Amino acid sequence: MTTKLAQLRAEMVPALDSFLQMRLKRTTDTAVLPAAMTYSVMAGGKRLRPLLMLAVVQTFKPQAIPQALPAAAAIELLHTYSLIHDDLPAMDNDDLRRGLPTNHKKFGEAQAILAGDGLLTLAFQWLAESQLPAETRIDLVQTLAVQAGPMGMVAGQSLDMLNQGKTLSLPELQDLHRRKTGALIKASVLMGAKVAAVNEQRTAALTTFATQFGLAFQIRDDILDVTATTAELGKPAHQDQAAEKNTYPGLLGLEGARQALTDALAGARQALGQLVVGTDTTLLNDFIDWLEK
Ligand code: GRG
Repeated sequence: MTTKLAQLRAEMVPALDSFLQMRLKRTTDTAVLPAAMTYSVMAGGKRLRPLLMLAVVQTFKPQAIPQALPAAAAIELLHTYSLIHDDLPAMDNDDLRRGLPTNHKKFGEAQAILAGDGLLTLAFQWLAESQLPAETRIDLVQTLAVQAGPMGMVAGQSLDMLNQGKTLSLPELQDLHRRKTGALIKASVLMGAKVAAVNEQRTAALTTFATQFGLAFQIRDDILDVTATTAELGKPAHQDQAAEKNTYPGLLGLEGARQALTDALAGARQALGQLVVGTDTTLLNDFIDWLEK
């Protein structure tokens, strides 16, 4: 059976990819930077965050999808910057990402840092230049900055680096992950809600959905690091333990982590159930089904 998520993917991933490819070409006239930026963006990510944003728009205001596309692409730029910087020798020091050599392995450390800087900045340029109403554009810039910045993702990464080799409590680990991985997922859902002018009550339910889904996503990533192979992941497996990272399986054991994943997914589903009458939540529920597999 074709799910609504499969339909969205089939329509939107090619549209996102051509938008990214075309617009990145026109980004800068310097020698290496456009190639380094394009290399990681076009390396074949799942496009989960832009798809989540577009799924919220599709659920509440499908006619706004064309205007939402550049904003969704901006989220992918920001996500890719975070991956490039996360892989750097000073951070996780990884050689493989999205099944290819990491950006610094291909272009050298200096150009990789700059490619990340370029993508981060360009994300906000694309938001500011999109065809959405001015007030919505300001809302999107603010939402993405808050969630990705020093209270959100950057703070999460900072905590992650500082706490390698130390054992965190479960609440500390949840806070770290809520910021490092959850914040950008939350930004994606909230940005979709802003484009679709979703009311406060429904935005509250969507926020809970995003928080629980983000948590589930990270727990699943931690579990896969233990159970999957490098070929399946497109990045080295069993890295977390080697880097003495704080993870769910490390803290709760594999079975405990699986239970925490089940609980987070149930929380996400329950939140969608609160979206009161008149909303077809099938598409958003498909995201939960995908993580359940
Ligand atoms: C460098 C400021 C800064 C932040 C880095 C994203 C991040 C923060 C670190 C990545 C560490 C990591 C592997 C976290 C697990 C969850 C995660 C973000 C996985 C990668 O996202 P996917 O699976 O990747 O959506 P693709 O390649 O499909 O886009």
